[in-house]
Amino acid sequence: MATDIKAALRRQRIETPSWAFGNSGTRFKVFSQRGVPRDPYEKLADAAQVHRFTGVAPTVALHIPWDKVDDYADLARHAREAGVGIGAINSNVFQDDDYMLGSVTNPDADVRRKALDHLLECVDIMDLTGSDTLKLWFSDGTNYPGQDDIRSRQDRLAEALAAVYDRLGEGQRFLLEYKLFEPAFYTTDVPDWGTAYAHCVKLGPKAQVVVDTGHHAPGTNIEFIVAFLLREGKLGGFDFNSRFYADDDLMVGSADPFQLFRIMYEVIRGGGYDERIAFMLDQCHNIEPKIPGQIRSVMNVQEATAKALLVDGDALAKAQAEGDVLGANGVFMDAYNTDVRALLAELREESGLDPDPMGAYRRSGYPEKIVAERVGGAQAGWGA
Ligand code: AOS
Ligand code: ZN
Ligand code: ZN
Repeated sequence: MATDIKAALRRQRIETPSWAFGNSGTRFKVFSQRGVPRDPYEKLADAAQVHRFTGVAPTVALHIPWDKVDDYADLARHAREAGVGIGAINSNVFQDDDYMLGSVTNPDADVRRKALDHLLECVDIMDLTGSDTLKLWFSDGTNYPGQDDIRSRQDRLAEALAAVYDRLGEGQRFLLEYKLFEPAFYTTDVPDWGTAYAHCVKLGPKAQVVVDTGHHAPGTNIEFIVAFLLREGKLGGFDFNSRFYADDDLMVGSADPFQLFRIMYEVIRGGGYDERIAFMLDQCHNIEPKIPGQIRSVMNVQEATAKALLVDGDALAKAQAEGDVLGANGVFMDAYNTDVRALLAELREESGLDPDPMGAYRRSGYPEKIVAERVGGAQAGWGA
């Protein structure tokens, strides 16, 4: 039993986001931390530390244009040398003045063209870096009733998505992200999983939905969405983070580790664990140090996964079939209440890693090295 669980945990891959390593904050203040990366190369070097100490974070998501470089093949080479690969390419059609009224859903055709050109450029970057996944998040929406035609905006969105879909090469896919609100406060053009799902179904197998755990109304049952999308073959991955209020982007598993466990259980139950489900982190470390913040997050995902793997499937199925409500719930809770930290420490030791990734990083000399070597670290690009 423990051997199976360890084997499954050894296969897990968690992707870190380049923007987690840069300075970040809220619209009130971006705090500067010492030693943060000054360019995409240094972000990849930091991400490589997360992989070095956890052994399960071998890819890094890029964000264009925050990670814009002249030579993407060279950036990918640098990543490989540092011990990591390039993961999803995140597009950005939200930071230019042109996008005030939307990007691909903007009423102005010139703005729509500009946004689409950026998305297509991101696919070019996938070709150059070897990335197989494009992540699409649109801040598009409206603030006031009547501001624009809700239905026409869906038509414009569908047109842009079809153009991107047609450009995807062999083995490439895009993940469409939804978000209830913010920055638009009245309508959002991709507000929920149903909207994302409907667009993806129309397009075909290379279009899937990505679930950002911070993008729902309070109280939403995210594991239900996971179970449903997996059953339909439309779950492409996760942007993991924690929320207390809105899109807080706090460390995954910090606000509600039980929810993370329930999500991971549905992933495993739905057969998604060994499919191409991308376990990505989408977080900002505004007040905590960034590399340890990422290491802790990776460990939190591992702990939730280990607990979900511990659910006794036979006992659960029996209790469910017998209508034994408390028995079934008990099987579930037994797994959740198991302390898996020793198991994970053992697993790391068996893989030649330090059993304590947080301590190992602290003792590695890397934190002091980056503070000494890097002056004037850059903002992640993410202010809010
Ligand atoms: C925005 O709220 C979304 O979560 C995005 O996935 C992401 O945070 C942003 O695009 C940074 O890449
Ligand atoms: Zn996200
Ligand atoms: Zn978000």
